[in-house]
Amino acid sequence: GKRMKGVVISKPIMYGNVATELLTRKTDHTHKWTVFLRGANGQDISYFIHKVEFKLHETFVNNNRTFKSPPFEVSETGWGEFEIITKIHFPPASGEKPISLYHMLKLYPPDSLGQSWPKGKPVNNFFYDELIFSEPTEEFYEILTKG
Ligand code: SLL
Repeated sequence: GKRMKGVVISKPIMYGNVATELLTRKTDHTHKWTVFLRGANGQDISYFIHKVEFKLHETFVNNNRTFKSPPFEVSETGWGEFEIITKIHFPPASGEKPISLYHMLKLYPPDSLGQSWPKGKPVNNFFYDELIFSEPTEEFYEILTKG
């Protein structure tokens, strides 16, 4: 569709992971973790998102996880840190290309704090960011502004 000259719309998001050490272990898995994409203040983001793909390390079964509705998140257990690619797809009518976010899954506290880290205290590694839509189509503008 027709693009709206000079219009820029930004949507605040939070993405990243939380992890906690498993205190009782049945396997070589040492942590449970959740990687997520959310509205920055918990607001709904699903109305302008078509689907979200999380690409995990290939050591995970079905390492491509796709969600068409919220929550956009994956919870797993594992033993190692790796980079997660989060690919956000927008509605077909938007004409927008998917956006890929690259996130390092963190399980361990920073080295400088490791000695004093209480057992079972979550490690947080998530960030504020913004999705910027420049000159959206009229169709996508309708979607973006109805939220
Ligand atoms: C490392 N390069 O060696 C990284 C890879 C992969 C972590 C980490 C698998 C869990 C499962 C898992 O935790 N992989 O078997 O389901 O540290």
